[in-house]
Amino acid sequence: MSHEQDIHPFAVPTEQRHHFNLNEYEGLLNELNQQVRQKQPDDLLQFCSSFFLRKLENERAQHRGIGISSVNSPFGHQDESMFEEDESRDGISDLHTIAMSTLSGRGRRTSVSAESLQPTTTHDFVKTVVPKTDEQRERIRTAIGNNFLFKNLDEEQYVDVVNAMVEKLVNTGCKVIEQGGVGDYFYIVESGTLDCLINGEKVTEYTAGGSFGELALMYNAPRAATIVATSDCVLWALDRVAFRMILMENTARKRRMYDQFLSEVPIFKSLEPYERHKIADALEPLQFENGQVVIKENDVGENFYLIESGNAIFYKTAPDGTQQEVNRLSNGDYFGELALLNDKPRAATVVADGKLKCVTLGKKAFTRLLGPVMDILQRNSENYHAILRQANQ
Ligand code: 1OR
Ligand code: 1OR
Repeated sequence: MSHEQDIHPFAVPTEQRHHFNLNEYEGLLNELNQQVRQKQPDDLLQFCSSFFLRKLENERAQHRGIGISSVNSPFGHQDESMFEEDESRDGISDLHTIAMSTLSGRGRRTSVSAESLQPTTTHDFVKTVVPKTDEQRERIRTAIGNNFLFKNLDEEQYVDVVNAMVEKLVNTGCKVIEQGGVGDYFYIVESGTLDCLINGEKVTEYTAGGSFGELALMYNAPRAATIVATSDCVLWALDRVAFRMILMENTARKRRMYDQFLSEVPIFKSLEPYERHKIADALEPLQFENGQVVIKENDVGENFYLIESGNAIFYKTAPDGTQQEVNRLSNGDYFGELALLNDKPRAATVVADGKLKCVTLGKKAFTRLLGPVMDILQRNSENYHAILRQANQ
């Protein structure tokens, strides 16, 4: 993917830099000193680094006439009209446009967007290597093995991720992330449970293999939620630079790729944009040629399918053994939910009618991510039974 500007995300153009000013320097150190004493951070270096990064971001934003503190999370309404220019959007996520649409003021979109979602590159930073035992490396392998954000890493990226991770042990009740705070780390859960709260209300929870804390790092935005441990946890934390360098681009690309499609899938209409983004993280594309069997009646069901484009024909075996067409579905429709919902063999055979493009979710992701629409799926599945009863009468 190409980017409009290949610059350090927080760099200030040379001509805009101040001349050296001792008072300013001392003021900065005093402020940092005060914050360190007040917050007493566990990870001193990361805290200091975040402090300076934030100062740098603010300075840049002021040069553009935009206060970073006014950047909200990407959950506002999309309002393209506020942007004056219509420059190339290569490398800029739609999701991010949503984030930027919550900016107050009429900022120049391209400069702001490109910087927020512009990945940190290896040219800009020395890779972090936190020494680890083989046993720790193995535990990281297991913890990230079940997480979709780590699925498409190449060998080097995988090694970089494992090297950069820091083990964090947190006790029950510990606030790992505070809503409104500055983003420093992205977290993966090795063991334990955590609640995610927005304005004090629980919106979701995390268990082993879950991850959180990517939004503030992707969008230079304040933390969108509070994450609190509900049992003692072992977490692996990836600092902001490593996250942006290794994981951000793939994550943003996938969310952008499926954003439009998922927002048009009827059963997902009621979901929050962020819930659809989490589904996008977990989707795997699959393509079938004309006549290819996608699902075979009576097989064990492992996946749920959404049709991205094309048509699927559904057959059931009649008592005389012949295959009878019972249904046809197309773009935006779903299938394969019955076996997963009811823990039963596949109720029909599904065949591609022409080229069929699907995306699938595995059983675990189906249960975890489609929780909010489970009742709709269940209700719809009862319609099949009604149709089946009618057909048998
Ligand atoms: P972060 O860096 O902003 C808090 O720090 C994290 O909570 C956030 O990244 C996400 O990883 C995670 N909305 C926003 N953030 C959420 C949400 C969420 N759920 C988990 N996080 N919503 C709840 C969706 C079930 C949307 C509410 C409108
Ligand atoms: P599954 O996991 O059982 C086959 O795998 C899928 O075909 C099934 O989930 C449904 O998603 C999909 N009866 C049963 N399954 C159907 C039907 C169907 N239509 C689509 N599927 N019909 C009743 C036939 C008497 C047709 C209903 C209009």
